[in-house]
Amino acid sequence: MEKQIVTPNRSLTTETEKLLNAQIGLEGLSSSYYLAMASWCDKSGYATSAEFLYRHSEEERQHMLRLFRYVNDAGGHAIHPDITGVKYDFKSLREVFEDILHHEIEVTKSINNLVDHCFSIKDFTTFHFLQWFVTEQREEETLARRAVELFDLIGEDGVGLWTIDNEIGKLESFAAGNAGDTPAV
Ligand code: OFO
Repeated sequence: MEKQIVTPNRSLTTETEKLLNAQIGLEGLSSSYYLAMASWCDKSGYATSAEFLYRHSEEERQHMLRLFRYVNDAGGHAIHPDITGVKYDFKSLREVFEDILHHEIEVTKSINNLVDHCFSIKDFTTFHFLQWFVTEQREEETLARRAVELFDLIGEDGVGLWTIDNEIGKLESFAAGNAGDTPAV
């Protein structure tokens, strides 16, 4: 009997699909983290930080959707992540922004691993798609690091926390000005 040649119906590998779904989980987690932080800031009287974090939570959801669409367009199956155990209470405003900085560094590592994987298996389409996230992570980290710096620069006594909360509202333009090629959300 003649041997049948089976042509795969997609170039996306199962391993890459799995890694992209893991990244979907991380972006979804970011969105939930920031929503929980926004709520804590809101009820604690940090109105500008709350608005900043509500916006940021929505941005992270858009990052997740960007990956969702890519995976499905490439013939895979984007899986909605299970998200539980999101931290909703914080000791201080400073803790909120320190947590963001640490979380964003982890997200950058994850994107870098994904990019490295795609390059190593010559999946240049996914590699190219991920460059948007590479640039975005530079902005995200810059923004979070600047937020943490504000606590030392301004100080938290007297009207310090009130001033820091107001300065948080200017962070997006600060990060955009420092990030070079800034991707639109
Ligand atoms: Fe999606 O950039 Fe933050 O996590």
